[in-house]
Amino acid sequence: MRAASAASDLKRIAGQLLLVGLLAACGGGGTGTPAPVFLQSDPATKSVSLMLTSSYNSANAGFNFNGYDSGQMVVSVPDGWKVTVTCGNKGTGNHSCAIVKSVTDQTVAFPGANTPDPVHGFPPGGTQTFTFTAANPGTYRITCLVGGHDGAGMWDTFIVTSGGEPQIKFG
Ligand SMILES: [Cu+2]
Repeated sequence: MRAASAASDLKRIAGQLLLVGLLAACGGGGTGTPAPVFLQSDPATKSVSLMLTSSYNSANAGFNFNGYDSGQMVVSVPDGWKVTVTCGNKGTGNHSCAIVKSVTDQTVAFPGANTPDPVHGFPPGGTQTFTFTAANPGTYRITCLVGGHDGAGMWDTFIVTSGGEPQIKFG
């Protein structure tokens, strides 16, 4: 009976190892991990809540929002909808969030569409919020106005659509 017992022990241990392996795979941020929700919308009040976290991860040396840089994240909001942005900072230096018209703009595209003092930004660990109303359908830029950051790729795309539903896309 000893041989049979050893075999069954082996089987049990193998099963446990497999389970540990699966748990490790799930915890490692693999494809099984659900994507975080960066955009939530409420059609009843025509309002959108957008989370923008600076230096979300190490992508592009931390010069990213939500892990995306150089226009790879595209947020679309219909004309007239209210947008509340929660701008976080998980980096090692100051960052800010603003919506501007084009690459060289230091002024915001919509009244109130920036964190306070966006050129100096705010320190790591902080969170700042702002609210604005999307207007003038067209393509805009989510950017960090701290010197040199936009140029390093710390920007994404913001589109005001003339209708439809809010959307967020990556690629
Ligand atoms: Cu920055």
